[in-house]
Order: sequence, then structure tokens, then C-alpha cells
Amino acid sequence: RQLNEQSGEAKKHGLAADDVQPHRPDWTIDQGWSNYSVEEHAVWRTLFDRQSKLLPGRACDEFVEGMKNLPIGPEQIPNFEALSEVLMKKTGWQVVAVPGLVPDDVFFDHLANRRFPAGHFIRKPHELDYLEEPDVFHDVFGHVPMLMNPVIGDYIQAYGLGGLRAKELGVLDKLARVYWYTVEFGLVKQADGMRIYGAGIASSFTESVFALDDLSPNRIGFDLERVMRTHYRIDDFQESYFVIDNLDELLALARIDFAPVYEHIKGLPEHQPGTVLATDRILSRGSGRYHRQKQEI
Ligand code: HBI
Ligand code: FE
Repeated sequence: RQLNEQSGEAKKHGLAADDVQPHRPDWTIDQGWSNYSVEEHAVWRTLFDRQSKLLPGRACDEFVEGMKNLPIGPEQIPNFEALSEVLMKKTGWQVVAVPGLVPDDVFFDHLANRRFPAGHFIRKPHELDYLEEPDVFHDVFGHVPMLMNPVIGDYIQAYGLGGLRAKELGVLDKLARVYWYTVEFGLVKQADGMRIYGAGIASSFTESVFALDDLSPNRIGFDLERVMRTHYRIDDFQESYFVIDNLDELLALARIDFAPVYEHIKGLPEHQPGTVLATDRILSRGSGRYHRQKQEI
């Protein structure tokens, strides 16, 4: 009965409906590390190997450094307890297992307390490049290395704290865009060029090439109000990426009060994902070819 109830609740939220393990009130579950099958570990290895070949020279230095110091390797799906032990010492973060997407307020509460909710399941061999819900590869390979960095750790915690407030103010969509265009799809300038720090890119074989090398997307200097007003794509590559000059830029973002910013942009027009504005600091103007071709099909 409890199982049915949970799956009913999950469906209502559009959340992990096929997951059968009962979750705690805070939506966490046991990772159940010993239950992963040989096939599941093999999917991890496939994803790990191809991404590890691709990321040198593409992922930012902080990502590479974080990865180097974590118990994340090709052989097995990482154990969350082992990850938490290392993270806790470095930045005070933990990784907790969840069935998939969790309700916004639950998600924010975990982040506000420096617990990163990670999907415990792994994608199937036939869906290596596309999945709707964050799985263990996206969450652990993409996000956890960045949580070894104190600035990112503080920034993501601030997002959790800000999320609860934004929800009350009815501006969660604005805050979610900031998260999307930084934590998930952010690019950063480093000494030898543009690099990836967003987990959505770092965990995607195809997008880690598209975001940096393709002529199609726009790459625009990050501006808080601009990003808050910009819609994003959840089903495909981004049409625009926003670029910070340095990860420390996020430190300032973690500290400022967003309330006056929400107030300032209230009622102003919103921008479509591919729009370029006269006021933008354009690093590269995209051809738009990729998304235009898709439309024609
Ligand atoms: N749940 N597990 C998980 N991971 C997310 O990234 C996540 C979530 N629930 C809500 C959510 N993200 C976002 O929609 C909020 O950041 C707005
Ligand atoms: Fe994510």
C-alpha cells in the first residue's frame, strides 16, 4: 500500500513514478550500492570512459581538480558514503540518494543544508545520451566534482536558501533560470579559453562538444538580470550559454540579496533562449543553425 501511495504521489508531481523503494519524508532513500548489477556498473564505465577522454581541456580546472580527489573511477558506480566522507572534509557537503526528481521545496531544503540529492539509478544502455531525470551519472559525475570547490559549495547552498524565498515571492522561475544557466549549463573563461563548469554539459558527451565548439549557440557574458529574464530549453542543447569570467563571480552571486533584483525586472519582457540583445556582451554570436535545422524537420 505504501508503495502504491508513493507511486501515486510521484505521478502527481511528475516525479520518479516507476521507482518502488519507499522514501523517507525528506525523499531520501538508501543508495543500496550492493544492489547495482554488473550491467549497471558497465553503463557507468561506458559513460565514465567516454567523458573522461573528452573533458581534459574542456572542463574547467576546478572540475578536474575536484574529480582527481574523489573516489570516482571507471570501475563502479561510486558509493555515496565514500563520496560524502571526502566532500565533508573538504567543503562540508554530503551526497544523499533520492529516487529521481524531488519536489522543489525538498530539493531546496537539502541544498540549504549542504546535502546534494543524487539520483540513485543509472540510465539504460539504450538511453546513454538522453534522459529526462537526473541519474547517478549526471548527479555524481557532473555535480559532485564541483562541490569540492568552496565557492561552488557556497553558491549551491545559497540557491537552496534562496529557493524557498523565491517560491514565497512567486519568482521561482526567475531563480531557476539562474541555476540553469550557471550550475547546469555554465561556461567560464580560463587562461587558455572557454571551459565547462555546468554539470548538464560536463555529464553530456554531445553537449560538451556542442557548447564549446559548435558555431550554432550564442556565448554571452553572464548578467544576472538578463539571465533571470531568459527562458531555457530542457529538451535539447541550449541556444545560448552564459559565460562568467571567473568562478569567483559566483561568490558575489551567493552573497547578494536577490529580492531587489526580482523587483527591478518585474513586468519587463522576457527573452527567448536564442535571442541576442543589443546590450549583450557577446563572446560569440551563434549561427542558430542547429535549432533552425531541427525546426525544419
Ligand atoms: N530534484 N533530484 C532533483 N534534482 C534537481 O536538480 C531538481 C530536483 N527537483 C527540483 C529541481 N531540480 C528544480 O526544478 C529546482 O531547481 C527549481
Ligand atoms: Fe543537475
